[in-house]
Amino acid sequence: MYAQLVETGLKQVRAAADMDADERAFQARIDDGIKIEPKDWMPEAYRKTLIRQISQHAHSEIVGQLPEGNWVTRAPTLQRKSILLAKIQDEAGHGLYLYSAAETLGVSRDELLAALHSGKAKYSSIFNYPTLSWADMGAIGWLVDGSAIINQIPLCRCSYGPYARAMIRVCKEESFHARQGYDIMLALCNGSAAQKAMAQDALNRWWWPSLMMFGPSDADSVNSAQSSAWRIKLFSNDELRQRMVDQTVPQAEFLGLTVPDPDLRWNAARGHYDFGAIDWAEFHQVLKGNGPCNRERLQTRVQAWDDGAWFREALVAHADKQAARAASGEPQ
Ligand code: FAQ
Repeated sequence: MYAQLVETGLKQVRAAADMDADERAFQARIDDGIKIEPKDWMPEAYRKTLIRQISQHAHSEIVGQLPEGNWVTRAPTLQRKSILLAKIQDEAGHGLYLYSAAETLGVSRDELLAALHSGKAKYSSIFNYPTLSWADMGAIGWLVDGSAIINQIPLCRCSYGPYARAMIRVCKEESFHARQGYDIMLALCNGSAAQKAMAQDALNRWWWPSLMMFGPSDADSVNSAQSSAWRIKLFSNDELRQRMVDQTVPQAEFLGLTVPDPDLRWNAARGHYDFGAIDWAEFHQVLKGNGPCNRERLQTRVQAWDDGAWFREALVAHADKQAARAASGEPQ
């Protein structure tokens, strides 16, 4: 079913003339800013687009735990370790809210996970890069969670009610994540020369992949036009990417770090930073499964799913027993 959902996703905006009365009424509700709820009528393509985006987002949160999980046992202090653990647990929670939001559209969690485990479903490109030093925990919080917030704040106002409401809580938690990341960078940049060099190295490796998180340039973004018409997307990939650069460059300056882009400069006429060309060939390679850690990430997820089989079976057995007790009038 998942493959069918993805393949049939609309790539062009439906013209009003091609819409039937239901679709026109639906579009009018969206245009009036009315939220769409699970039991409301919706075009099949809207439902499929949302399942695609929300499930990819959920998978990203779950797979996104892995790069940081790599550093839990090596956090430099007890306090840093408990903050990192709390952050990783938050990401699991985000995945669960998002899977629940996707389920309201009539797809089961098992189907979504099967699509992830078979490699059919995408998750964010950013989580296919390795975490080589403790400074990467700072760079992920600062740059990756920072980018996630920029992308997700508008989603709090998107047209689908369950997705928009899930995003409100996610964004609050992402703000804590971004601040803890910046705090790690600040500590390293105020530390020894070796610590500052570690922070610079992390920025060098995470900068460009973070810009890629926002997706292909507007000219190449196949889903943007229809998703914007449906108010799933309120800003384009390039608009959000520009916002990330404008917000982050002064933060790098405050840290005394250099953004690894020789073409980066303030453009007073535009009121924005100009920045260099993104290596889209690298982005597409990562999407195809050829990033530095794609295979490892997927393998780890599948292993975790297989290892948890006994626990899922026990939960079902327990639920069945409870149901049988309730049916027989026995005390719970
Ligand atoms: N990686 O036509 P568009 C986080 C795909 S959460 C992989 O522009 P769309 C929290 C795209 O799916 C990070 N694939 O597509 C955290 C499409 O392929 P499809 C995740 C990508 O949907 C922090 C194709 O390229 N956030 O970080 C990527 O309109 C730290 C063409 O692209 C979300 O998912 C990519 N970067 O726009 C967790 C936010 N970009 O599906 C742990 C919600 C594009 O047609 C630690 N999602 N593709 O086969 C969105 O806002 C959108 O889906 C975009 C893509 C903006 C990602």
